Amino acid sequence: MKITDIKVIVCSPGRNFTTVKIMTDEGVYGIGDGTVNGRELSVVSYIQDHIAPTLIGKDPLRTEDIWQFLYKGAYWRRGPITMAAIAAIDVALWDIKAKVAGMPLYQLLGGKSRDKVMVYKHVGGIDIPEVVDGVQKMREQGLDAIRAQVSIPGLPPIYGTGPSTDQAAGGMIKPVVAEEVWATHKYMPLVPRLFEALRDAVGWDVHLLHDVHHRLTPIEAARLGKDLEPYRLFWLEDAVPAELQEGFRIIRQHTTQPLAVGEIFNSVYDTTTLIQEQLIDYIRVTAVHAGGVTGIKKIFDFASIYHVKSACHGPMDMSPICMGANVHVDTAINNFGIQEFTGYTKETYDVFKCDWRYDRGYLYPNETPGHGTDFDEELAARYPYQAAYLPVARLEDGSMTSW
Ligand code: EZ4
Ligand code: CO
Repeated sequence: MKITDIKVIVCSPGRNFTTVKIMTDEGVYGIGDGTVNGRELSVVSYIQDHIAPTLIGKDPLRTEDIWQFLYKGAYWRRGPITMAAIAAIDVALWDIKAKVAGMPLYQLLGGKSRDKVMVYKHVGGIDIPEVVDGVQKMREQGLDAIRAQVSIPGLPPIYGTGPSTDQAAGGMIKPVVAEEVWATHKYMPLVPRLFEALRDAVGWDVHLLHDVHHRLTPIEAARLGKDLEPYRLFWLEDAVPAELQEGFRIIRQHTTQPLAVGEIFNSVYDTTTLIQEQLIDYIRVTAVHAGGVTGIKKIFDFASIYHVKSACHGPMDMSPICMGANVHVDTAINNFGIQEFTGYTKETYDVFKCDWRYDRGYLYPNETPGHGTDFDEELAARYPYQAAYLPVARLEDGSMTSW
């Protein structure tokens, strides 16, 4: 079996997605996701100009060797663009392999370790009563795990804290770089009040999560973790920027609040201190940003040795292809924790046909061969790329800050 062609298509059915399609001499094809939000076209060039010419004629079933060929062979290792390009190829190759085997992808990863994949969805609001209301509604829709964010009084609503966070990844992305304002001292006392109100309203049966979005320092995160302990969150996400893995030592010394991080990580080397020192509880890498099925399997297997569970990143800027691949990994591995899932717009579901399915708080893999997402190229052509960027964050004095 041989790879005969590799196409890269960017479409924008509500938001931009970078998609790879790999054709073979036997007519079987595979689909992969290479979307890096706000940097979509750089992945196109990486694959089209630099990867595709080197893979034509290769055996598509050699997923591990091709992964190593692209990772070791490029000399320039790691980084989000490289690893998203490798991921797109890798996921498309696993799709081909599973189709050739006539099996759903999870069978090739060890078979089912569970019957269903627990997801969490997002609720945001302008004030605490609005968030409480949103969480109650989501409970009624069957969710057993819910992420709650609230706007900060005195600051305009910002990404991830404002209303309708479900749409945030699409709705708030602008063709210009939006400038947002952040003030830690206004945020810190508010979050425990939010979760106190939530526990009063929805009780203790539901998993509640919160995303700090890399906005604190380690000692601030330690304080927040302590303040949130009475409300027993499922996790505190991205408490600090994590290039400095040692920062988590400080948080860990001070709080029993479970910690999650990793949505912008792209290799196991981003995690070694965090995982080996058991400084985190959930590792949030996702197929598209951490080298595909091959990449995240390596990371989750490493994590399993240190009591760290998986929690694939999954807002709507990962295409349904990445989500489907995640669901198969989630189903197969033993140390699954949770899967983030915001869902997609109707336009996105029209372009990306999904055999895997969502039902009342849980995801289920397809039983059809492959990873279960197909791509309608003709329809995609009707939604051309649209320049769009994530916002940036500044402190009230105008200086740039992490987010
Ligand atoms: O901001 O994927 O947990 N989810 C998140 C996401 C990220 C986006 C950035 O592109 O924090 O919404
Ligand atoms: Co996040």
